[in-house]
Amino acid sequence: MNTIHEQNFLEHGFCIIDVENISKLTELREKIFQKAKEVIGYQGNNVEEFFNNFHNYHLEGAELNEKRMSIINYCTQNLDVGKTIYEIFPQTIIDFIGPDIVAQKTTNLVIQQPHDPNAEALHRDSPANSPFEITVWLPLVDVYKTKSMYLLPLPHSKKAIELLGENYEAFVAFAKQHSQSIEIPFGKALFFWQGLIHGVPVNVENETRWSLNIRYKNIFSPCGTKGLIEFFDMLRLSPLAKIAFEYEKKSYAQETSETSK
Ligand SMILES: O=C(O)CCC(=O)C(=O)O
Ligand SMILES: [Fe+2]
Repeated sequence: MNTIHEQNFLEHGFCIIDVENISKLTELREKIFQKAKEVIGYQGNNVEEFFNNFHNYHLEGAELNEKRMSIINYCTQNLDVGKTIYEIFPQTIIDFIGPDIVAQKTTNLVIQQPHDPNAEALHRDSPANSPFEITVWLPLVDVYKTKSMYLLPLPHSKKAIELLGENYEAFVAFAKQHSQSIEIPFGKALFFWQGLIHGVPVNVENETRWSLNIRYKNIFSPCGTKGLIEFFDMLRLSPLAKIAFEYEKKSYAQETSETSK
C-alpha cells in the first residue's frame, strides 16, 4: 500500500483514497442516475444537478421510501455494486484485505436531504460487524460540512469508548469536540475501520447527499455477528486458496463416500 495511506490508516483508522478507475465510477453513477431519473420522472441530463437538487421534488415518508427502495433494489439486482466498487479501487482493496475477498451482499445507498431529521446518531459498526472489515464510503456528489458524515479518528474513538462506559454526556461532548467532517469531492472515497465512532449530522446545506457504503473483508478473517454466508458474497480468491478449496472439496467427497461404504 502507498505508505502515506498506510500511515494515515494506522494513525487515524481511516484514509481518503482517489479512485483508481474513474470511468468505472462514472459509469456506476450514470446507471444509478438513469434508474433514478426513470423513477422520479426527471427529463434533464445533468447528474449532479439532479442528485444535489433532489429535495426539490419534496418527496417524504412512504412515497420517498418506495422510490428509494426501487432505486436500491435495482442496484442490488442489476449493478453488482460490490464487484464494481472493488473494480474502482482494486489495488487499495487488496492492500487492505489481502487477495481473498468477500463483499457485503447489499450496498447501502443513502439519500440525505436537507433538514431530514433521520440522520445516523453516533455509533460504531463493530461490534456487531467484525473489526476485520473495512467500509468503503463512496459519495456520488461532492460532500462537505453537514452534507457529509463525521468521524472520530482512532485515538479519539478509543478515548470516547472509555467515556461511554462512564458517562454518556461526557462521551457526546467529547465526540462533538473531536469529530472530523469528511470533505471530499466526487472521485474520492473514505475507507474507514469498523471500530471508529462516526455519525451523520442533520444536513443543513442546500444540497442532497447521495452516497454508497459497503463493507469488505478477508474470507479467512473472523466474522462479527454478521455471518459470512448470509451477509457476504465471494468476490475473489488467490490462486492458492482456489487450489486449497478444490482440494478440500475432493477430500471431503472422498471421506464421505468411504464412510458411507
Ligand atoms: O452515510 C451515512 O449516512 C451512514 C454512514 C454509516 O454509518 C456507515 O457507512 O457505516
Ligand atoms: Fe456506520
